[in-house]
Amino acid sequence: MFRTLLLAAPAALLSLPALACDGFSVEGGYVRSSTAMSTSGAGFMTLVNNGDTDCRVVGARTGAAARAELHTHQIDANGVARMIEVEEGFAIPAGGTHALERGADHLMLMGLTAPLTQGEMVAVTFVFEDGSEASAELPVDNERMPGAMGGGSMGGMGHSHGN
Ligand SMILES: [Cu+2]
Repeated sequence: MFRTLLLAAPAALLSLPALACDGFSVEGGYVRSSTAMSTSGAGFMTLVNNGDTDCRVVGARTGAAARAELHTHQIDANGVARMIEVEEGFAIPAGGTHALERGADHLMLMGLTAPLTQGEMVAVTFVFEDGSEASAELPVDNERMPGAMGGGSMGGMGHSHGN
C-alpha cells in the first residue's frame, strides 16, 4: 500500500495539465493609433490555433498600455458603430483562426504609456481560458489602411480609436 503511494506521487507530478492553446500563434499582426496624441490604440491580427483543442483568448496585457481589452464593434439602433468589451473573449477553433480586423473584433490598448511610434515593436501577452499565456511581438503600423476584409462599411480611415 505504502509503496503504491510512493509510486503514484511522481506520476502525478509528471502529468502536466493539457495546454488549452499550445498551438497558438499570431499572423499578420500590427498595432496602431489614430494620431500621436491618441491615448488609446488597437491591435489587429489573425489568431491562429494549430493545436488539437479549441481554445479561447480571454484577456491580454502589454507594457505599452495601462490596459488591454478584447473589443468588438456593434451597430446600435441609430446605425452608429460602438465598441464594446467582449467579456467571454475570442474562441479559436482547433486547426482554425479568429480574425481581429478593423471595424470588427480587435485588441484595444487603453491608456498608452507612450505614443505608438511607427515601426516599433509592442509585446502583447495573451491570456487563455485555462490561465495559460502566450506572447507576441506586434509592429506599430499607424499607416496601414483597412484591408478588403476589414469590415468595409467604415471606409477610409475607418473607425477612430483616438481619444
Ligand atoms: Cu476598441
